[in-house]
Amino acid sequence: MDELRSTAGLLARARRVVVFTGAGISAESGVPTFRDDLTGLWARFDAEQLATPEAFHADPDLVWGWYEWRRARVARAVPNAGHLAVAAIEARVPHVVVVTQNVDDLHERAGSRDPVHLHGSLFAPRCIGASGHPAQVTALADGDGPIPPPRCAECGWLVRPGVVWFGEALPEDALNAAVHAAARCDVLLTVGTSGVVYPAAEIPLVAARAGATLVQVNPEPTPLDPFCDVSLRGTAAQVLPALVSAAWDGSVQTSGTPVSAPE
Ligand code: BV8
Repeated sequence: MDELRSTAGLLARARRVVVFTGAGISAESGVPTFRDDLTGLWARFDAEQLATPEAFHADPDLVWGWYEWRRARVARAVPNAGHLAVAAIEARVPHVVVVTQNVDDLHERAGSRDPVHLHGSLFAPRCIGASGHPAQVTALADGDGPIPPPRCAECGWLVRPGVVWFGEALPEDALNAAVHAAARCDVLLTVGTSGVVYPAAEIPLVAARAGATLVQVNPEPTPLDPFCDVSLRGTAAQVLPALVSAAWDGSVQTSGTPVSAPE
C-alpha cells in the first residue's frame, strides 16, 4: 500500500505524464489480450501469424474475418475502471499523453481526448492500394469465421484492417509523438503490456533514459521490470482507480515541491 501511496503522491505532483498501455488494460472489458490463447475457430491460429501482410495476402477472407470478429467484440465491450482512471488522470495532470498499442477504441470511449495509436485501429479500415486511403466499411460483420473483405469504393482494391502488422512500419507521426512525449515526461505509467513488441516497447525506455519515473501496472512480471522504479502488481481496473483516489481524494500530499521544475 505504501508503494501505491508514494506513487500517487508522485502522480499528484507531476506536470507531464505519459500513460503507455497494452492489451492488458482492455482485458477487464472482456477483450482478450494479444497473448491470450485465441478461442473458437481462431483457437488453431497464432495471433502473431495472422497479424501479418503475408497472412492477409495468403487468405484475405480468414484475416478479414478475424479482424471483424475482434471489431465486433470491441463494439460490444465497454471501457473498464482502468480506462476511466486514465481519463481521470488526464483531467487532473497539466500535460498527459496517452500512448496505446491497442487497436480498440476503449480509451476514446472512456473520455481520453486524443490517444496516440502506435499500432492503428480496428475502426480505420483502409484501401490496400499504395495510397492506403481510408475506406468506408459500414456492415459490422458479426461472424466467427472467414469473411471476404470489401472492395474500396474509390478504386476497387481490397480493403484491409487499419492496423500495423508485424513487419510493417509504425505510423511515423504516432511514433514521433510518443517518443517526444516520453522524452519529456516526469512520470511514465506503463499499464498492461508484455513489453515484447518493438519499437513500441522502446517508449518506456526512452522515458527512463530521460530521467522520468517509470511505474508499471501489471499482475505479472515483464521484461520492463528492471527498468521500472515501481511495479504495482495488480490489474488495471484495480490499481489505476486506487492511484487516482489516493492522489486526488486529499489523502495524499499534493502540494510542496513539484516533481518537475515549473516551466
Ligand atoms: C517493425 C496490431 C520494421 C495488429 C500489433 C521480423 C521482421 C520485421 C520486424 C520484426 C521481425 N521480427 C521481430 C520484429 C520486430 C517486431 C516485434 O517486435 N516482434 C516481437 C514479437 C518480437 N515488430 C514489428 O514487426 C513492428 N514493425 O518492426 O517494422 C520496419 C521498419 C521500417 C519499414 C518496414 C518495417 C510492428 C509491430 C506491431 C505489430 N502489431 N498489433 C493487431 O492487433 O492485430 S502488436 C500486438 O502485440 C499488440 O498491438 C501489442 O502492441 C503487442 C504486444 O501486446 P501487449 O499489448 O503487450 O499485449 P500482450 O498480450 O502481449 O500482453 C498483455 C499484458 O497485459 C501481459 O503482460 C499481462 O500480464 C497483462 N495483463 C493481463 N491482464 C491484465 C494485464 N495488465 C493489467 N490489467 C489486467 N487486467
